[in-house]
Amino acid sequence: MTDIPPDHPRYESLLAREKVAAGVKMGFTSIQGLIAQGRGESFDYLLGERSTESALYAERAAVAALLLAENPVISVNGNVAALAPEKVVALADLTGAKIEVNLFHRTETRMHLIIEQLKACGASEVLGKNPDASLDLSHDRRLVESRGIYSADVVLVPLEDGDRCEKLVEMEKIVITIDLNPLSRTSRMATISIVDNLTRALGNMAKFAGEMRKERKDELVNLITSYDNKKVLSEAISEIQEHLKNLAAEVEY
Ligand code: PTJ
Repeated sequence: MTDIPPDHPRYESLLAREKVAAGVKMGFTSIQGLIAQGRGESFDYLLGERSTESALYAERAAVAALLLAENPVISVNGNVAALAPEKVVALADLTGAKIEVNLFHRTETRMHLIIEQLKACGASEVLGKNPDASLDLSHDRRLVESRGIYSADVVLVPLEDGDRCEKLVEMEKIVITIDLNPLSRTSRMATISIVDNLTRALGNMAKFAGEMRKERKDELVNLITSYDNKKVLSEAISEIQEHLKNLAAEVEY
C-alpha cells in the first residue's frame, strides 16, 4: 500500500482507495470493486464527505433494529472486507450479530481470504463457506447459510446489489443498507437506507451500539416504529442539493 501522509487534504479518501486497491492485489476484493468504490467516492463528494443528519438518524434506527433482533446478521463482501473489517467485527460484537460472507463474484479463494481477514480482526465465527440454503436469485449471491442470512430477521447489507436487497425484503426481513447513492435500487428497496460512507457509517454505528445497548427496550422499539425511510431518502437528496447550492454560492463572484 502506498503511504499516504496523514496531513494530505484528501487523506481519508486516498486511504480508502489504497485499501480497496490492496484488497484487489491480495485477491479478496473483486476488480469490479474498484468501480464501486469510485462511484461511492463521487456521491461522497456530493454529500460533502460527512455523515448527514438523515444518515445519523438512519444509523440509530439500524442499531436499534440490530439490538432488538433475534438473529441479526452482517453480510460482508470484498469491498467491506478491504475497507472496514475491524469495524464489522466491533459492530457484530456489540450487537450480537453473526457475520456472513456473501459475494456477487464468488470464488472459493475469495471466500477463504475474506473469512481469514475477518478472523484476523477478531471474529470468532464467520459464516458463508458452506451454503446450505438458497435465495430466489439467479446469481451467486443466492448462496447463503440457513442459520445465517437465510433465517435472519435483520440483515445489514453494506454495498449491496438491489436484487438481493429486494429478495430479502420480500422474505419480510428488516434490511439495512449502507450505500452513498440515495437513488440506487438498493437504497430505494431497503427498510433502513443509510446514505453514508461505509467507514463512517460503521464507526458511528459501533459508537451508537455501545451507548444504546444500555437503553430500555421500549425506547429502542420507539426508534423503529417512528422511523420513516422515505423521509430519510428525500432528506439525503435535499442534503446533497443544499451542499451543492452552498458550493455554487462559494464560486460565484
Ligand atoms: O465482493 P463482491 O463480489 O460481492 O462485489 C461487490 C461489489 C461492490 C463490486 C458489488 O456489490 C457491486 O458491483 O456493487 P455496485 O453495484 O457497484 O454498487 C455499489 C454501491 O455502493 C454503489 O451505489 C456505490 O455508490 C456504493 N458505494 C461504493 N463504495 C461505497 C459505497 N457506499 C458507501 N461507502 C462506500 N465506501
